[in-house]
Amino acid sequence: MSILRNEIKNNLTYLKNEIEHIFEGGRDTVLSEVTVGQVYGGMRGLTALVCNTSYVDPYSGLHIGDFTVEDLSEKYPEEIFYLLCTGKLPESDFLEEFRKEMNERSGVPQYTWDVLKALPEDTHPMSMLSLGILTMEQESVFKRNYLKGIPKSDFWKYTFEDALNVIAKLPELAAGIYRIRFGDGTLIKRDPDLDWAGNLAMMLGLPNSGKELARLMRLYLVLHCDHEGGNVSAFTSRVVNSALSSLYYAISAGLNGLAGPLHGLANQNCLKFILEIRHRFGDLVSEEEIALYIKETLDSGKVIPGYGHAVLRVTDPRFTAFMKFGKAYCSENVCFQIAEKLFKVVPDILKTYKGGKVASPWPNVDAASGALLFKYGLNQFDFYTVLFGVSRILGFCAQNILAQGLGQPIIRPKSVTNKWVADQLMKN
Ligand code: FAM
Repeated sequence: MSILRNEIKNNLTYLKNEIEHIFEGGRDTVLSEVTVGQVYGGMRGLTALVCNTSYVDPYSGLHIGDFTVEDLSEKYPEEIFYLLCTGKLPESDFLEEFRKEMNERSGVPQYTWDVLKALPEDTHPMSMLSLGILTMEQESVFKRNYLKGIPKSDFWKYTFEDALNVIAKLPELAAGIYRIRFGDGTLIKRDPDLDWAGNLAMMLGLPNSGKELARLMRLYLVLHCDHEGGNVSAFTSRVVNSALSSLYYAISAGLNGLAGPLHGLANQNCLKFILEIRHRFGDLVSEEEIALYIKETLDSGKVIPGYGHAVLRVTDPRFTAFMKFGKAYCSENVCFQIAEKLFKVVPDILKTYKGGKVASPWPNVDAASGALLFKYGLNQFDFYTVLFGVSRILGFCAQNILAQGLGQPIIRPKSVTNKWVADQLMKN
């Protein structure tokens, strides 16, 4: 991994120079003002963070380096990890080098399996993923070296080591969780010749596993990898790591945020929603029937899963990439067809719902992915967020490696009381 390590170093030098320049231009320049509404409204729209791995444009979606989702949807997740860390795509021999590195670092410890197998049968797979990573925390190379005393400038190098060690174990860990929770508990051995996503697809042991599932898994793990710094999971992971808690703690914490229904859990709810529609109206459900179901759902005070976004104001390009895959490989599949019909019906209803209050009536990344996984026999919805998590860990790792390399301090925004806010209003 010397090429990747060197390229991260180069990227850090580049970013440090940029920051120096920015500081020379005016450290006290005001970037954003905060209103009372924002303070009480989840800090929406408040520019208060820097994240150099990726950014989300409300109208063109996710950008990683200079690339859009459309540019990247044929890539391997390993290449995206390189891109997140360095701002560049790797040379063609990187995939082979990464595969070998993963082989050397793979191997989930037996004690992790013992803990996971001891959990109650109805434990959510996201709890298992988060806990599985936490069990390995004492293996943190960063923690061991920090206790010995290392210069701050080297923190990122050990965090990078931790990242590679975790990433290498993820396919086995995630597939093992699937097999403990939904299979007979036997674990399938990884194939040293397969790529990262291909191995995960294979180790699930699904009846339909083959090249198409591996391809879908690659796309899935590419599309969920990062979404700038302010989303719940990435921000949580960064906050935890900013206290110099190891990457294991930071990843586990980020996953706990991802497990929420307004964030990563939405993807399992999307398929549930599609199956409810199918159950009620049958395979040939019409757009009119779907519209009726949407209105009933909204009237009962529930949200439409897979629609809306805190930042995006257009159809999520990641949704478009999944739809492209679906049209190519799953056009005959009923669940995919329902996802297509929802796309035709939902935005127009959400546009006028609550007097136009829904900021984005468009589909997000989750609206179609479950239908595709379902087609390949992944019919355990509870597992979908684990796949999201496996992918998003690439982003957590890259964000924390870069933040460490830039010497970013502990994160500590100021909070105030109602009384303090009321006093400010009185003063104005
Ligand atoms: N269905 C019904 N109402 C919705 C809605 C939807 N899909 N999306 C937004 N709204 C409502 C929202 O509940 C809020 O109403 P109240 O003020 O009465 O509470 C109003 O519209 C304004 O919300 P917003 O500003 O448009 O959205 P937020 O930024 O507050 O929330 C989401 C963004 C994603 C949490 C929200 O759109 C939602 O709950 N969507 C459904 C769940 C979902 O798909 N989550 C996945 C998010 C995805 F990107 C991810 O992390 N995987």
